[in-house]
Amino acid sequence: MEMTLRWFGSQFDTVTLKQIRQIPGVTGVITTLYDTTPGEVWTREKIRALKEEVEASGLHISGIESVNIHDAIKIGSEDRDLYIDNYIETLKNLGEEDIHLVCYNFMPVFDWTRTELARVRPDGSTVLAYTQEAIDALDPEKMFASISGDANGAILPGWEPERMAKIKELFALYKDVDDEKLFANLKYFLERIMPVCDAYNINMAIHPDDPAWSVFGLPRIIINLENIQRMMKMVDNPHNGVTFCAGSYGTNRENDLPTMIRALKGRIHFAHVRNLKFHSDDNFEEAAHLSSDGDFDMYEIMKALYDIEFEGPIRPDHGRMIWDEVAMPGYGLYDRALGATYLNGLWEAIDKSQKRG
Ligand code: CS2
Ligand code: MN
Repeated sequence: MEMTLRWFGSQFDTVTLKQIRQIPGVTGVITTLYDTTPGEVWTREKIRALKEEVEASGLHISGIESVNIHDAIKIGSEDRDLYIDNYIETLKNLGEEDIHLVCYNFMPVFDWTRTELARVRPDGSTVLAYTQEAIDALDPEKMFASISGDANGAILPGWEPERMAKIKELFALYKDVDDEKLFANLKYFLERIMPVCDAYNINMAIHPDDPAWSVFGLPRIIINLENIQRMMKMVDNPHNGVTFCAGSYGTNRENDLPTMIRALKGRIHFAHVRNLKFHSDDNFEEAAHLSSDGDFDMYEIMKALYDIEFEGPIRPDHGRMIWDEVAMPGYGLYDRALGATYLNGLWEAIDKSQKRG
């Protein structure tokens, strides 16, 4: 595996490449062209400029998170081919710049959903949190407004303000899209992009729906092992793989994370490793990465990745806001750096104990 950190680009991130370079064991970044909108072609010039900036700092681009999918593709509307053509063009340009990993998601309307961006934990840190009760009491049109006040001025990934302004229309467009339709639209998209992925050896890594169940009555399909296996079988190509996000699959306590990892051997192209603390099945908050701070056994998660000989990038996922840092919720420097260091420590211990038998 390679330890990496997500970075949103110098215009948008409070964390610098220099800081990332100084986290022991972190050699790559997972990044994006944050100022592009879903559906737009990423030009080679822009990709190359990003790459050169990252490489000048002594790091390299380990993958892209995300190239977002235009709603027309998820809805399956008549103009979807145009947006798929653009996506293919972007993949080609990435491939030509020697980038071979693309994370994306297929969630309708909202990307990840949280009801609080700054819940205070007993140690005074703040974290993202979710309660079903709050969702049930909320008008989806007010979702964005209800959380954006706590965003520390940042643009939240997956919550493009232009899209959020059209929430009502978006919901109307998705009204006939159920799980089956969404699966069919995903299949159509994957079938069309696989040739370019084969040509440039690009691993597509779908990110799970977060939380791993339907919110506001919208369909959600990337939620458990059964559905991921269905997705991989319907377009059976090793380039059609997954981002194993522990914190997203783990929202559903029926998902046994180490077992899922073992079952997905060979098709996990990217891993997000983080921990959650539950107060009940549908009230949880994001904890420090350390096992004892939350409810996941992080050793078992890393051990499963080790056992399947996982070679792709791992990144700590959302971190807590600590030490008075002001940053995009979930994406400060300090707690993610602690997370990376801890995960690297687990990996070293597993590796040495394995080799010494
Ligand atoms: C998530 C997502 O992993 C995460 O940080 O909260 O925003 C994720 O980046 C996207 O769903 C991937 O497309
Ligand atoms: Mn994730």
